[in-house]
Amino acid sequence: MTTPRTFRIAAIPADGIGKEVVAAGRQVLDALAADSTGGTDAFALDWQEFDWGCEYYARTGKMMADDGLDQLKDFDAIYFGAVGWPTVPDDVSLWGLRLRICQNFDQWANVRPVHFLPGVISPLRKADDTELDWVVVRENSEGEYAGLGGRNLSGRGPGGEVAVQSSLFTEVGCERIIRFAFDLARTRTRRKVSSVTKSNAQQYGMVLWDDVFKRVAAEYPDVETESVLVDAMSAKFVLRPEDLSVVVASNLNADILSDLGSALAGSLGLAASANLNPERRFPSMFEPVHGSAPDIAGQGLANPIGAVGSAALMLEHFGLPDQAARLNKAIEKTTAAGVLTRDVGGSATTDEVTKTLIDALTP
Ligand code: GGG
Repeated sequence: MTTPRTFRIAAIPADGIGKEVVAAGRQVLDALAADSTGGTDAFALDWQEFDWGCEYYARTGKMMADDGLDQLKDFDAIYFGAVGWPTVPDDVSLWGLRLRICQNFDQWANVRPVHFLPGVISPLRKADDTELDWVVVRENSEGEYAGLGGRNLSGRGPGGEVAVQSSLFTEVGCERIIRFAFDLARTRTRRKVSSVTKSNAQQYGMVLWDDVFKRVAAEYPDVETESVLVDAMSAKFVLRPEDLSVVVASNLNADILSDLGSALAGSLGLAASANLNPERRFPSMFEPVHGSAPDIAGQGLANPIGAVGSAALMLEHFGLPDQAARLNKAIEKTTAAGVLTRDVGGSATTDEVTKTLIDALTP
């Protein structure tokens, strides 16, 4: 009998449906771990849950503990739900929790696959008879999310205030995410990287990005490339998605494009993501792309598939590709069987989908 590798996971469900989908993801992962004993990729999970988020903010005035990063830094990974609630300004909740973790743990690569699932109807007619599968790589540490700027001159009175919000593009930041995208493209059937900017209008930072893209591309002659403006790429997601494989973009552009991609695949509830610190100096964080969805929170209607797909990305990060593949197969069996939550046209509850996912782990 092989001794299972044990991974310490910090669970941060946070707000709204984040709580429901993290609970669902934990159940599926625990079932997979329990069934993994004996094999060479046997694994066990040691969970610790943190109650940070908007309710914690109501009690303490903070989104996470002051020493929260210190508490998290030795975990093998963070399994995150969603942040945001109407009682807390969105910029306060986002910067106080999710961005605090991403930026301080230098999780500079945010990987967001756009995956079309059997049994889920896409709003794209083309998806019926065309193989579609691409991945958005989001620069996750700088760009439009650098947090540089300020507000001033409120003393001028109503209507007189000014604000400056600067983007930060460093050559190091551009190069590492672009290289990451090329390395990822080399693992895929279609070896292609599409770089997205708005460098006709943003003539400093995004032209630097374009220059770095050309320089790095020269080192990957086996990978096809294209540089596309973000407005044209939005149209391409809808009109020519079969021409995409890896799409790399700045923090804001990739956030918007990946939401578009998930919607085209059928729902934001399906989309998985990994916030990676590729050097492994800090734990990486795995979370569904969707937010806290206050309109359906607490009703058992949330789609757990984005969270379970994120758990599969976590297992890949741990070097357990076969276990990750079992999770992804279970997702496909569940959607193919028509066990779908409301966002994808079904009537199943979160619990029903979770139970079906667990049953589907058994071949
Ligand atoms: N699980 C993802 C999440 O909680 N997102 C909340 C949000 O508002 N994100 C915006 C962003 O990260 O750009």
